[in-house]
Amino acid sequence: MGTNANLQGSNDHLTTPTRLTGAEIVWATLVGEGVTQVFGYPGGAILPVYDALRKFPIHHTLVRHEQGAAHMADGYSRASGKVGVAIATSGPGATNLVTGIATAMLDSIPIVCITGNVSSKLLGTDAFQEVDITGITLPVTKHNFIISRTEDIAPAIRSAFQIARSARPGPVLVDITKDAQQATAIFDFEAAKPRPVRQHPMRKYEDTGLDHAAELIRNSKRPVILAGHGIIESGAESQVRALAERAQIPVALTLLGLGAFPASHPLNLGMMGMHGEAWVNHSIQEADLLIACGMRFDDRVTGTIATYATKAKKIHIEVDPAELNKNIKVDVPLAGDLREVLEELLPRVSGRDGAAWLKSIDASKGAVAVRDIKNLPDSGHLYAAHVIHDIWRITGGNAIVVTDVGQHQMWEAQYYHHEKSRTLITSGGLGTMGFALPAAIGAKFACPEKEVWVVAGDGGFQMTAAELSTIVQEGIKINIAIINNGYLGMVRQWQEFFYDGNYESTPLVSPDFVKLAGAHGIQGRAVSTRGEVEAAVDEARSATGTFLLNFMVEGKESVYPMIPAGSALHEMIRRPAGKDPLEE
Ligand SMILES: Cc1cc2nc3c(=O)[nH]c(=O)nc-3n(C[C@H](O)[C@H](O)[C@H](O)COP(=O)(O)OP(=O)(O)OC[C@H]3O[C@@H](n4cnc5c(N)ncnc54)[C@H](O)[C@@H]3O)c2cc1C
Ligand SMILES: Cc1ncc(C[n+]2csc(CCOP(=O)(O)OP(=O)(O)O)c2C)c(N)n1
Ligand SMILES: [Mg+2]
Repeated sequence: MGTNANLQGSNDHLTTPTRLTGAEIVWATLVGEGVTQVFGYPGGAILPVYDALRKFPIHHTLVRHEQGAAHMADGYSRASGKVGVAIATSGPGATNLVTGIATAMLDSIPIVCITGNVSSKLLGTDAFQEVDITGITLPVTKHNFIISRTEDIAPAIRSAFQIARSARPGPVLVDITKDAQQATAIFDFEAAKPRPVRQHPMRKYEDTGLDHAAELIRNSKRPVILAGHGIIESGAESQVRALAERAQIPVALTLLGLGAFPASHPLNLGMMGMHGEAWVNHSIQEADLLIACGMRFDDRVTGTIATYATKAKKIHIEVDPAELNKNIKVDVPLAGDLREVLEELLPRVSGRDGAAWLKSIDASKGAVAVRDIKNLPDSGHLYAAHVIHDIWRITGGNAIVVTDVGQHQMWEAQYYHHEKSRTLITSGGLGTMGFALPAAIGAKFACPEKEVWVVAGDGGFQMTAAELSTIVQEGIKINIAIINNGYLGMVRQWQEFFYDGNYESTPLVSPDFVKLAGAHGIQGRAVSTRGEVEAAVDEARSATGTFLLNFMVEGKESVYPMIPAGSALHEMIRRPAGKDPLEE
């Protein structure tokens, strides 16, 4: 089996058509697409591909569960902007990828997953480890392929990369039968190039739309920019900043937009939505113009639609025409790449005096500027907010922080102030517990020179903790902060607020995480008072290997403010007086 080609050093096969096995074509195509790193787990139906790996200059990271491979590919992509790649075998290997694929789909992350399947003659016979993975992943991929002919492998993988990264990015799966991996075909990288992406017919905005948008901006008294994840995907950070600065418009960010506009910028209001600061949501409710840039009006952002920003005209700039007028009806829909649209809009926008509006927002911040917690006295308790604020302060805000899902995720969003794009990596749309540890491994491979922190809850960390072994096998360094509150905290909070404090199935017994780390050969330390936080964070950062900190925080703390699901954006649950650690 296999050809004699050793394709480690030379790239001749990318320029000269060469006969290769299907398995070799998989790697050769990945090399041609610029891939140097993949995450995966072998098995019978993908074994020819694994057998051929040694011939190619690609590093393969062996994961402990295929969900981890998909999250690593996802974290790699979010940190670098490149396409991440995950590989799995048929049957359970492929189905284990599904949560990771759906996570990437909901947040529009470009990953390519390659799975093996049973030989083409056995397809549809319930053969050993056969599943219809293209059927299963149809709703959670941007596109998928089943390939049973060797000559189709290169065109499918090249198309997969193009689809994954074009327009609105997303995950693509390529399922390849075992016989297609084993047979040979002429590999012609150039000929396998996909046709250029056809523009969606709606992706043509008229000059009138741009003129109308400029006019609305000129005439507005209380405008707000809604800054979303699309800014990062488009690379439109400087254009958004130029718009904000030129017209003196304050900027509210979605969770996935954090970092796209610097936290320290005077026009930055902070995060909007369910756990956004009160003044941010009030500004949106009071606004007379919203300029939505690469965000999709998720229900966590709007609250009840009927009462959402009723006084505001709305401009929506969005690459996916299906998002325009989907959740929120807008006055000026501009379909297209955000950077391109803003480059055309900016020359039409002139300076405006925004002082009165900015002053009134500033006044509404009042005394509860929760970001000023650093000077508050130590009350003897350890609060997650303090821990995260201290990690922000000590890392100078320069780390890549990869969060899991729950209360700690929201505290991270509130207390770690992100200055740059791609420094917060978090599962927003699917809200996938277990995301943080594997996604952080992917981020570290993407940015080996960067400091990477995991911020995970005691619940979510246990979902993918097996990837600690991957860290050790790969010899990489990340810092892990477990925010250990003894609860599935975010669910406990909902039970406190909406289910009469019936804490059914949310108290959580965990292993001793420091010992768990130790069993893997990873150093760690438990921290239970605020006084110890700084030294512990320093110890973790200066350790040569991965270091785990188990922060034993208050169990019954809640994330404030909170807009109950289905309420209006201004109907927030505020921190009850006297219960506020920040007011003690
Ligand atoms: C526990 C929990 C609590 C949460 N609470 C909040 C909260 O309080 N506030 C909050 O904001 N979120 C919150 N979220 C996250 C929320 O669910 C959504 O994931 C998030 O609001 C989506 O942000 P987005 O619209 O910016 O990003 P996405 O969902 O990624 O949407 C990005 C949009 O940009 C478009 N786009 C992509 N590329 C381009 C381009 N080149 N040009 C133009 N457009 C482009 C895409 O088509 C897409 O429509 C929470 C999540 C969890 C798990
Ligand atoms: C895979 C998965 N299962 C269930 C949930 C529902 N859920 C959301 S937050 C949460 C609790 C998370 O607990 P923990 O990881 O300890 O974080 P905390 O909220 O305590 O910070 C749960 C169960 C989810 N988001 N993902
Ligand atoms: Mg918890």
